[in-house]
Amino acid sequence: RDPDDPPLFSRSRTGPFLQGRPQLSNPFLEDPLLRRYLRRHLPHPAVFSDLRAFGEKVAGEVDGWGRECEVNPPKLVAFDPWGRRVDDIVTSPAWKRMKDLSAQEGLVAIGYERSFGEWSRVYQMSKLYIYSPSSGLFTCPLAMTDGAAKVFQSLGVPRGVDKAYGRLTSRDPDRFWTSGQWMTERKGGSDVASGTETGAVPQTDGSYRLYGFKWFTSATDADMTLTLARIVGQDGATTPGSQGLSLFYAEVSRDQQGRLKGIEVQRLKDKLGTRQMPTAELLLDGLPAHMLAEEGRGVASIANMLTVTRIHNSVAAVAAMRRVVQLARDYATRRTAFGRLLKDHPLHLQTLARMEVETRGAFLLVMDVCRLLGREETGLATPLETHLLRLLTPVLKLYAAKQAVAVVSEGLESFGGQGYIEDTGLPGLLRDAQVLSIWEGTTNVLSLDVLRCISRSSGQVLQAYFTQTKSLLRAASGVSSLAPAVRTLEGALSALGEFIEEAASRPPSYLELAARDLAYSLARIYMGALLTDQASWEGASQSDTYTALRWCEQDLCPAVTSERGGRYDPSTPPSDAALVYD
Ligand code: UCC
Ligand code: FAD
Repeated sequence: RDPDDPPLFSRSRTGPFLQGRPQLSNPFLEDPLLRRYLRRHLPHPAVFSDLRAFGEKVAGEVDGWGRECEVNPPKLVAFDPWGRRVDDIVTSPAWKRMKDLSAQEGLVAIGYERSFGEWSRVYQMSKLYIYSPSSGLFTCPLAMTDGAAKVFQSLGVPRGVDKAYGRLTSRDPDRFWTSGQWMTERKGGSDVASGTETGAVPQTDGSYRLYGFKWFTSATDADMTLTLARIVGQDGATTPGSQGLSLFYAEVSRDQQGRLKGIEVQRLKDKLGTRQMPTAELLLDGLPAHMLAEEGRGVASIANMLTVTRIHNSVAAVAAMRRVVQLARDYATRRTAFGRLLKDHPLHLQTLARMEVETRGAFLLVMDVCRLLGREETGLATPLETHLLRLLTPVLKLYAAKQAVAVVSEGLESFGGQGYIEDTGLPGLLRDAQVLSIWEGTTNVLSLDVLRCISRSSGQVLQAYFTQTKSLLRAASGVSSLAPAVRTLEGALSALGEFIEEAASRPPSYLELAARDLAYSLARIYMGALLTDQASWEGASQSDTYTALRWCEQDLCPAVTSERGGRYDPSTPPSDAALVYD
């Protein structure tokens, strides 16, 4: 030090050093894999220019609104000052701006306008992927809105809901509606068939009134909802189980006194995350409703909504991973420790590289499922693709949600202590990731869904999976740099095939115990095949090859590993019980 330098901390008692914050740049331009994927499959200038402009808007303006939604969460005003029930869910101005933006940008509409044919879903979801981490969770109502539009469409847009369908898919902010999805009751959110107590009382005009209690209803400021209930016979009896559930459409509206028609908002949930968005408990006390679809086909009819919302959930999961990696990568160029920027510490870079590999695998799977959805909706899907869509939707949802929690958690650590500091905006990413494996079907429930869809298809779903995976690997097999990955994947696929063949002769309890590992194996092998396929494309980069090779270094088939340990044998549940309740 020069003796003439001012003494340390002279300018400020806390010292002159200030750490540069991580900068959010245009998420479209920051994502070379997204751009390569689109260049390969949807190389349309209009798509590129729209995504580029939207990415600019998200980084420049929308991200700040998302932050406003977080710091200004919704509140319930249950009564007016004079004691009248008003059940007003007051949301922030930023939340309302998100609704207008969503309409203007066509975040639901794109999927229904189908300007890009079978690739319209890929385009729509790419846009949502850019938007999601900055959206203040507005992607939640958008998911349900898209799901409701899909249900309407799958039923041929029945008379009476055509106006609502037009609003859900509108680009006009003054017309645009959002939808809720009220399935969960106190007795069960996974086991909807036993858990639903809500009754639907027929009215003389053919409509119904609903009476019941919905335990979780997200984005409750919606304009309409789809919900499940049991039709109450003249003797007051209802049919129990899944066969007794029917699907209903209800508008959320107010009477002339300003009271919600047939709904009381019991309270808003106090949640770990997703605080930007209201989630309410609702007493349905004569809510006017219309039955959609055939009586007793409630679960099967709402399944189309589940498919769409589970895909949206996965888009949100991959987007959260991408966002934390993008910010961590930037921060590593600004933060110095032990005399070097973080990016120049090989171990730190290895950590970021591992997060990147996870993100890329999940990205390709989510896009592949969107591709399949697009083909199904434009009538182009082969039977193989239809089976694949059914299988891969729960596989994707359950796997990507878990990855998101792990990657975002690791991502927070890469900012050191700052990753734990609320007003950096970083902790919210982790809180919001945690819900992704819970709502829209938990990991175990979706693993069992995977089993069910396999067992109900007389082998066709699995055949589709094996055929498609082999075909992806075949495409990559001529590329010598990918040979180790292809070999490993072929080995894992054949081990999985043998496992499944052997498991078929075992009692159902065996497969039930294997369900989660089986779903993970299906996910990891398929993601690996997509990564090698991407890397074998002529426009691929070296990092695509490196990603595929790195992906295949993990246990690709945990079902076989656990099977070797005897973990699906009848002796396991008692041992597990003894361990857990030791
Ligand atoms: O959590 C919720 C909203 C959160 C906010 C939205 C966020 C969106 C993302 C935002 C991103 C930021 S709403 C609540 C979600 N709830 C669930 O996901 C329920 C989880 N439980 C299940 O998925 C169960 O597996 C059930 C409820 C589907 C099981 O019901 P059942 O009745 O016992 O099941 P069955 O007997 O297997 O199925 C009945 C019928 C069958 O058709 P048929 O009768 O023709 O054979 C099944 O094939 O429904 C059909 N089905 C399906 N079809 C059942 N599941 C499916 C499916 N996934 N796809 C197609
Ligand atoms: P449970 O079914 O009680 O599950 C508890 C545990 O048991 C889980 O780990 C589950 O995996 C496990 N489990 C259950 N069955 C099995 C089995 N057969 N084998 C092995 N394991 C099993 N719902 C709506 O309808 N609409 C909404 O808008 C909505 N918004 C939500 C918002 C938030 C923030 C949250 C947290 C939830 C929301 N939900 C909503 C509810 C959500 O969908 C349910 O909480 C979820 O489906 C799980 O149901 P549950 O809470 O009854 O858990």
